[in-house]
Amino acid sequence: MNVLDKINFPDDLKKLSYKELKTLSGEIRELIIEVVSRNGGHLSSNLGAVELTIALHRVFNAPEDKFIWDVGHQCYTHKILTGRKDRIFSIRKKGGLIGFPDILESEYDVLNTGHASTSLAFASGMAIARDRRGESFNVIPVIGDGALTGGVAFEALNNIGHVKQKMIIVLNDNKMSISPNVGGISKYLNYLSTGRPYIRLKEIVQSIFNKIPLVGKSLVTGTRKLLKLLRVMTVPGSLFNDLGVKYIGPINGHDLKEMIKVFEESKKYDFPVLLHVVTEKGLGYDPALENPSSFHSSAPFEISNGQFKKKGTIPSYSSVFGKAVLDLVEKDRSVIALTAAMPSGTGLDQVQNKYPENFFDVGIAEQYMLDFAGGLSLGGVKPVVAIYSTFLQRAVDQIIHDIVLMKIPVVVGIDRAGLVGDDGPTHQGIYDISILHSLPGVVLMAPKDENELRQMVFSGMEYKKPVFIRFPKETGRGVEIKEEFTEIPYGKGEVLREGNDGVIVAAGTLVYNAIEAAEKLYNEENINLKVINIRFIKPVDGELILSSIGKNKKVITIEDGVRKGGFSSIIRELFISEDGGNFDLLPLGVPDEFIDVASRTELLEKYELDVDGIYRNIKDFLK
Ligand SMILES: Cc1ncc(C[n+]2csc(CCOP(=O)(O)OP(=O)(O)O)c2C)c(N)n1
Repeated sequence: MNVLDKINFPDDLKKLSYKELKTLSGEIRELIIEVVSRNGGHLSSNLGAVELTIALHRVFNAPEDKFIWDVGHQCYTHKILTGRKDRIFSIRKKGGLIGFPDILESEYDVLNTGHASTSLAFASGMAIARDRRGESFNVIPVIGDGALTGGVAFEALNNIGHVKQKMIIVLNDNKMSISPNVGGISKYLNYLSTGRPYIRLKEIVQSIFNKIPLVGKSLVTGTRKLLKLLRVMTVPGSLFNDLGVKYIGPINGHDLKEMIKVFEESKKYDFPVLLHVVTEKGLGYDPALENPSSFHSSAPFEISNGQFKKKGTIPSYSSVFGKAVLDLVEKDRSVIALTAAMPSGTGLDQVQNKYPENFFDVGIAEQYMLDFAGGLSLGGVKPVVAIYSTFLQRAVDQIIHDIVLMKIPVVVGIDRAGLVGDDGPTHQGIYDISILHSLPGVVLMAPKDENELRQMVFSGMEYKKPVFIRFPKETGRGVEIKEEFTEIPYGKGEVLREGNDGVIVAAGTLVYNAIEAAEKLYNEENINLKVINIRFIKPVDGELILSSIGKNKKVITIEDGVRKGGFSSIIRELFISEDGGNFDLLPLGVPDEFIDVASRTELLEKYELDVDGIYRNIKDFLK
């Protein structure tokens, strides 16, 4: 019988010997590899955190003690150990477990996460609340070295060290964000994790004792013991110590014995401590160990050779975006590409590899990135930012107050805009239209295909305004991508199909679903609809739309985002202000609810944005 067979809840761990715990780590690794090879998921981070999670659950008592997993993508072992082992193969699938902690899924999940760097802030609030209510549970945020680069983590540390509430911060340092971690914090952690500060301390203490005549030498032996104690008690990690958070480390994050000992000890402190645990991302599966970035958020793969299963030749929108920026850099070295810890996800690694001096990865620092871009632009160079729609939410005030208000020219590629498969509610890109379109002077575009995306990146630079281009997480349609850049006429939509029974105004890649649905309506129902690819969500081509409305004034809007405050609202307002509201509108888009886990195809189907859904809705609407 496997050890894992006996384990369903954290209490089951408490009876195991170290040997059994070690065996259990291996079995959990195998299970995670199997699950992710089938479903896709965050392989490398999970493999690196197996022993750490086992040790935490062995020492602490969840759910009374609160583990707060930062980002939350490393939670698979936690889910396996907290009553969800039998459902682990459903992870990231429709109706299955979410790939991140979820308070509705389990009492062991304290906080929904998905976006980085929030754990310390929540932990500080919970610790204060605990103390005010006279309770005594442990609050244990687990934060990665990547997530520690996010500003809100430091905002939290600033207050945690000041207020000094009891809290056990576990810093899971694997030297990696999705790609290798960057910046000063990362260098500092590297320095700490080598044990250099401790060695330096040892040298200093020994040299002092050696200078004491006669007794000095004999003190050296006693000193060894003292130094061992010092290692746990003192100076290294002065940045954290100076902030008021006691640093302990480095601790080997794959040595269960060492971790269990230190975790036990950490319970004794009645002030905030930070345990610096060093782990290896991808440990236990060679392809992930060798290439932790590719297996960070992995597609399904073949276990025997680590080959990803889905392979096609059509490039993704991200890679078309990255290539367009690369070509712009090639033409004009004042173009600077920026990402917040997502060089490969955004396709900007193409610039990073060829023109590293034209590229900045700023860490998980979306707010900083937008202001940095503003500064670059004011300084006279041409920033192009790539950011996922969901993470753009972090930088809304920077966009409004720091960029748009001053009309600073910055081009922002909003990747993963629209419904996003597999990751669930935290990673949807459905709010950017409603956030951005209310801002005066903003340019917001959505390409219908990959060639249009390329031309929009170029055009965006030419407009010399705050420009946002939203595109989905998808491979392209396989259309010809024109090497030569052509400027898209500013603010102009295009008619892709003529018809006079009503008009579909669609934004983004769903334009093609609109055309297909219109063809089907024509062939099967004899309904003849005009289809407009709006291209500019803002400024919207009101002239084209108003002149297309026809005599029965039926308008259908299609958008890959929330309807509330979204593209349909823009069109509704246009008609109210220009035409006295004399029209019928069918707004197709995402309703007012959070999104469950499912693939993008399933989500488009659920929200009736696939061809059949659009067809059915329009047929009913025009009846
Ligand atoms: C605000 C925000 N920006 C970007 C991301 C994308 N992201 C997910 S995990 C990750 C790296 C996290 O690194 P680390 O905290 O060290 O955890 P590891 O995966 O190395 O265990 C990034 C950048 C995110 N989740 N949230």
